[in-house]
Amino acid sequence: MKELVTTAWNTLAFLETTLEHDLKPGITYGSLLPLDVQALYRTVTADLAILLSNERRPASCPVDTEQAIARLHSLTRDNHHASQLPVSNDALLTWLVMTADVALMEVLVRISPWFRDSDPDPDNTQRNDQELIQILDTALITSGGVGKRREPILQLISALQKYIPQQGTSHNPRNHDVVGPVPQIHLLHPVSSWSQPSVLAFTEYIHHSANLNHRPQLHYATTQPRVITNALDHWPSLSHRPWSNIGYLRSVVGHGRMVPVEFGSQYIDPQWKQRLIPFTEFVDHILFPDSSSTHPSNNETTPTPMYDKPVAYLAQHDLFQQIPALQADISIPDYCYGLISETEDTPLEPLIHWWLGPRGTVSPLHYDRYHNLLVQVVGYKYVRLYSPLESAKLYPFTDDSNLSNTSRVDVRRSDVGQFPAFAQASYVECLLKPGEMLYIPPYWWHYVESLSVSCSLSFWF
Ligand SMILES: O=C(O)CCC(=O)C(=O)O
Repeated sequence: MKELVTTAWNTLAFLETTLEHDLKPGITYGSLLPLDVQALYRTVTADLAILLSNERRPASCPVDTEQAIARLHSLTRDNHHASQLPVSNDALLTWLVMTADVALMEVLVRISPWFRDSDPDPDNTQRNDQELIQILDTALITSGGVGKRREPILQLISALQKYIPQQGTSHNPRNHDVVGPVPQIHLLHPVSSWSQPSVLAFTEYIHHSANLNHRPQLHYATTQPRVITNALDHWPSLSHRPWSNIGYLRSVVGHGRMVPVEFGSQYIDPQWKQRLIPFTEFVDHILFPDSSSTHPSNNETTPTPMYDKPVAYLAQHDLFQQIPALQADISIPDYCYGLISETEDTPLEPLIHWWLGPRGTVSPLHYDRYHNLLVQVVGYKYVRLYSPLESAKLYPFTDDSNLSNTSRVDVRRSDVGQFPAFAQASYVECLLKPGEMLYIPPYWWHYVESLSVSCSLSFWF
């Protein structure tokens, strides 16, 4: 309880600085800021100080904190369109700040009675605890932890997780060997491998193969992708803290955490949608549906209709932002730092994404504008790549569809009648194995299919 109390007070102290630091008067944000936001913040923080200190509200106190929070909630909901604004826009920042703050306020209000009850009902608290972590995770994912909010959100989640120890989670017996044997596939045009190149050799390879006289899309058109081997032997996630041991992953993630999951066979499907679900459900129902359909305590088979059909994929997500402890299990490849920043698009630090899913996930043929090291940590993936010089044969979606970097061709089942030139396009391909990484040059088209349970990380630089 002590840690939770201290964390709650620290969170309140943080919220009290918001008006000074983040919500500056004068920013026009629909009708939001000029009206009552400042007053609502003051109301909530003042009342929270009373609630947390376990004091009685003065009889004359007119405050209804829940109502004030509900009003802040509805302001963010009504102004949801701000979330679509360009990143530099003040209104977007304000919206993100408020989204995170309202979640923090709501959680503080809801835990404050625990500090008063000498013996809170454990079942009730357990249920609340899950819900509260869900509120905080949703806010973290939506707001990206804007304006230093990541730390307070993570600290509150951690204090909640410690306060209510994990109970009654279904266990997964398949802690080891979650992947199975190496898939046997015949590669017609294999990508060349490169064993442990030095950073200098790798950087020179990229520089010397570039042709900067062309438009950016073609700078690296003749730079061949490479599979780099033997360069990750020091990663704990591949050895003594193995991510292939799902029990280990679950223990680091801890209970109650939510993750964004894509449902649908691939993102160009009309049925495709994204939802936040608990990480434990993702593991039990999606990564290992067989082992979870039997309830450990009574051997009853429980139907899992929600996850039955569509392939689901925890894709392109910065899970390290939510679970920083996992970052100690990897190290960012030095190869990402060899290049001198080329354009204003080049990120200062590599952009890291997780790709975690069962066998059968598909990322349709598409390109990105970054250099990419796609690292395979668990399981196997088939990757096929086409140079930007082949673009005319790949039938991209039209420019105005937001999918102009994506091909309309289903690589594994291409329709020759509809896409006749596709069969003429030259490509290279590889089977990516644990401990290997694939260098994908900018604007190279890539199609990725998992052949087993799989976890990869991409580093865009
Ligand atoms: O692993 C995948 O499914 C896709 C990876 C990808 O598209 C990328 O790293 O850019």
